[in-house]
Formats: sequence, C-alpha cells, structure tokens
Amino acid sequence: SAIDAGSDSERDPLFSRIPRRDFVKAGAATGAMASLAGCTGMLSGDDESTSLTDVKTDVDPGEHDDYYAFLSGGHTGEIRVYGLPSMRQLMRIPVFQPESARGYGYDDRTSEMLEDAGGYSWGDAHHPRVSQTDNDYDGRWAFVNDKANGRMARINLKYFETDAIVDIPNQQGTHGACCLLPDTKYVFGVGEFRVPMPNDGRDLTDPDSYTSTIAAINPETMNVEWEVLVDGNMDNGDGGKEGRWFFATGYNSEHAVTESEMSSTDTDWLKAFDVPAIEEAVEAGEYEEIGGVPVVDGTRNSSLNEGDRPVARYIDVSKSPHGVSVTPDGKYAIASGKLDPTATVVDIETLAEADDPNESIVGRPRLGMGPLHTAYDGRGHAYTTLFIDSQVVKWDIEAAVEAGEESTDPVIEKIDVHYNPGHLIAAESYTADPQGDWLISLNKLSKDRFLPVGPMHPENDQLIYIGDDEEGMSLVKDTPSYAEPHDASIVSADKIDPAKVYDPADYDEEFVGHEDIDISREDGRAHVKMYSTRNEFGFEEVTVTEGDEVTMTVTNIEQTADILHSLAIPEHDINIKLAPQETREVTFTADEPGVYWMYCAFFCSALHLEMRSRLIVEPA
Ligand code: CUK
Ligand code: CUA
Repeated sequence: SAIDAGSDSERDPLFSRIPRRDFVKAGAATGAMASLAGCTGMLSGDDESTSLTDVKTDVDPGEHDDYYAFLSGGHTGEIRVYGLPSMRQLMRIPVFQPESARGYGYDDRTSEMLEDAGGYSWGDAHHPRVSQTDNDYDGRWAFVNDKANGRMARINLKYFETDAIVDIPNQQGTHGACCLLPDTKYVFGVGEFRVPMPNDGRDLTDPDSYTSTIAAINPETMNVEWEVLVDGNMDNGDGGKEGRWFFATGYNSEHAVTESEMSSTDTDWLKAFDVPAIEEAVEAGEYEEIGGVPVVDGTRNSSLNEGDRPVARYIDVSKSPHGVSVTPDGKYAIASGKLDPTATVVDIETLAEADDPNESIVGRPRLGMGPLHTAYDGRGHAYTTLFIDSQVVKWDIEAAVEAGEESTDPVIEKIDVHYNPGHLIAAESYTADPQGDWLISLNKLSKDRFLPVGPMHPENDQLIYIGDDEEGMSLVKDTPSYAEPHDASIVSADKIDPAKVYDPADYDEEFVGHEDIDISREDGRAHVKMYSTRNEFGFEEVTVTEGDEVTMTVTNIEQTADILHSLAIPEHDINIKLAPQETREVTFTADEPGVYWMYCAFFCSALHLEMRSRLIVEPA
C-alpha cells in the first residue's frame, strides 16, 4: 500500500490510516506543484490574482443564476438546491426526514409515504442524480439514495418535492445511486452492507455467506424490478451512456467484517453489469425470489457468469476503489483508487469481447494521495478529488490511455482545496455534453475558513472556475454548508421548468373553494373542509367532540405566486404548508377538551398575525 498508518496521536480522525502531518497543507500550492511532471506553470496556486475579468462569478441582486445545483444533505436526509455560480442556497427539499416549514411528514400524504418507506425519521442522502433523456437532463426528476436504511427517493422537479420513496428489499445501506442512460430506463441502488440473504435470522455468524445486491428501480413506478447478488461490498456506481453497462466499485473482496481484514488483499473489484444479459436471465426465470424481488445470482462462481455473456464481470483494481464515473463520450469508466494513488481507466467498448475483463484496463494515471471522485469538462479532461492531499487534480484522459501503465504524465494541474474533498462535480458532468465552466469541490473539513461556531464546523463547498485551460483552475468561492453534502448534480437553468402554483389535477386531495366549506361528523369522525386565503380560514371556529378523529382538508385558494399559508395546530404537533392552489389533508385525534388557536405560520400579509381560527374541543 502507498499509505502507512501513523501512530495514534498523528492520526486524523477522518482518515485514520493517514498520519495527519502528511495532509494538512500549510501554504499555497506552489511547493507541492513544483515536483509535478507535466506541469507547465499554469497553476493558480502561485498566482492568487488570476484575472477572471471575462468570467462573471457573481450574480447581481435580482438576477438569476445560470445553473441549478442539487446537493445531497448527507445525514440531514435532505437535498439542497443552490444557484450557480452564486452558490446561494435557493431551497431545501426534505426527503427522508420530517420538516416543518414544508409540512413534510405532517400531512396525511407525506406522513403515509414516510411510514410506508419504513417509518424511519432520518436517512443518509448521498447521491442526487437527475433524470435524463437522450443523455441530457430532462428536468423531470431527481433521485437520491438513503445509505442508512436502504432506500431510494424520487423528487418531482415540477414541484421540487419528494413524491416517492422505495424501501429496497434485501438492501441494508443503499450507497451508489445513478441512472442507466441514455433515457433513465432504471435507477440503480447499489447495496453496500453485506447481510444474510434474506436477513431473517439465518447465517448470523457466517459473514462469508452475507451478500449485497444492486437493485434496478423503475423510475416511473419506483418498483424494484430485479436485483443482482454479488461478491464483496459495493460502494459507488455509474451507468453507461449506451444502455448496456452499469459499473459499481467495491471493497471487501475478502468478505471480512473488520477494517483490517477488509483491506488485507491488494486488489478489489470494479464490477461491470451487463444489463441486457441480466434482463434475459430474469425473462428466462433464472432467478430466486427473495423479499418479493427476482434476484439474479451475479457472484463470481454463478453459472450465469459462465459462457460468453456473463451477467457481471469482475475487474481487478487496486484495493478499495471508491468513485466510479463514465466519461461524457461513454468510452471509459474511471474508478478512483482511494487507498491507492491511481485511477483505473476501463475501456467500455472492449469489455463485451474481452476474455478476461482485466484486458479492458487501458490506463492507470498516478494522480496523488486519496483519489475519490472524478468529474468531466467535456474537453477531454478529468478532475479528481484527492482526499489526503486536499487537492483537485486535472488530468488528460487520452494521455492516460496513451501512457497505458501507471504514470504521472497525464496530470496537467493541481489546485489546493480547503480541506479534504469528497465528491466534486462539474456542470452537467453526468451528461454527454458537460458545460465545462464550473466545478464544485465538496470539502469535508473547513477548519479555520469561517467564523468559529463551536466544535462542530460547517463543511466547505468551493466553487472553481475550469473554463480556461490556459489560465488553469481558479478558486473563486468558499461556501459553508451544513452537514454533510456528498455529491451534487449541476443542471442548466433552462432545463428545469418548475411550477409557479400547484395544479390541483396533480394530486388526489379534493380542492376546497369558497363554496365547498363543510363540517360533518359521524361515528366519532369529523371531517372539516375549509380554504385558506389572506387573511382567513374558511371557518372562524371549528367545533368537535373530545375523542373525535378529525380530518381537515384545507386548500390555499390564492392564485398569486409566492403567497403561502399554513395550518398550524398548537399542542397537536401539526403544521401543514399550503402553497397557492395546494390542498392538503391532515388527520388527528382531538383527545383533550379545550380551545386551540389554529394559525398560519407563513408571513402572508400585514394581517398575517390575525389569520387564525379556533379549534374547540368539547368534553365528551
Ligand atoms: S461517497 Cu461520500 S464522499 Cu457516499 Cu459518493 Cu465518496
Ligand atoms: Cu396566511 Cu400567514
């Protein structure tokens, strides 16, 4: 291994295998750069005053950004929407966790959705991927995985809200998430943690028989169509551009359960799944049904991996590879070394014919310490985060293929980031036609870059301009962010068309207009239908009886964009957000007699404070 473990006192808490002194960078990049082969003085590090006169990095008041960036929120469970290049946070979209400003998890529809998806109160959102048609963003959906509870969620980009979550059978920890292109036929959930299959009490102490799966999810129905069992843990994934191959990195080919055993061998696998071959196996009934899903055996010794059309190919790469991404032209899959200073370039086209999939390895650029994730500018360059070096390295993909073997020659330039980057993402990097202007480095540590706010620091998302190959990369912005973005997708603003108000036809709830207000009560159930508008609810008081199960159906009848109301009910743990033309329903038990002032929590007008109504609960 290229990495030696230091003594305990030197170890960094985030990356315990690395002596701390090796990766805390002091000054500018200049010193670190001097030793780089292929470096031609185009370093931003030695010239902090790099002119960006031609580049508009700021967005004036009242102006719009050029891009939407969808950042995952890690274990906050949400998605954040930024504008680029301003890096302003435009919106937060709760996904796996209840959130009161959106009334997400408080009304009947969203609380039932969260309940049906396992009833967990949190998730670990890592990889937001936006749906594509013909290898370009179509603005329909974003998908994101839950690494904690083995789930995949779908966000509707008309309303910027989560509209479906699937609890993936047989997966405990869905890590990688991505789409099979060109047309998002499937969303793949890459299972990380190996568990007994099914995990029902069998094989508890026999780790060798644990397995993990990839799951193919239909983006329209969010049903899991099939899964594939594999050897080893899986990590990140990316789909080919041509609809055939899907790639997943993995570690723990040892099938161990401790860290030291998991990294004892020198190689692990990049797995290449042949999607049509898997579909044929499913079609032919060559699967076992586990957890209600057809599961195809893709382990190394499976009979489905014999013959000339194996369902899964195991490519040997240096130990514990982390990120994998397919180049915009669809030619290569590039896996990053993590514990090894190289990346592995796999020629996708030759995979189908190769007798030994290792023959498809065509390049191994030596990039630096701790390579994690790779993004693209569409001009033949790759950008890889170096977690340990705290840098982003720009390198030439074809030069890596020409070099063939391990080489530093493809490296063009490195830039310091602050500090310890995980993912990075370039504008439209996941499409066939990246924009090549902006890149965000999602740095796990900010250390001293911001005002101190206690022992928990923000992370630092840094904006880097990559549009000028002569001048090189330029760091233009630091953005503190709350724990803990892992990945992002950056989409041109004109490819997304959000609704300004709700279309009642898109949801099941019954629209309650001025004429439709009603209170009915039958068999201990009360149904209240009312509207909300500036500055009143449909009823000034609502009377029910102690013990009633009360359903309130409430519509915001405003036609005006941006006039939101809510219905907050004290002591009943209820706050439902109501955007213009939106109807929501909430059901609760009126279990304590008394008077409860229902009010509107959005500041909707000068008389917002007076927008209220009484819930009167009479003793039974
Ligand atoms: S993983 Cu977190 S930095 Cu979940 Cu994509 Cu690499
Ligand atoms: Cu409606 Cu405040």
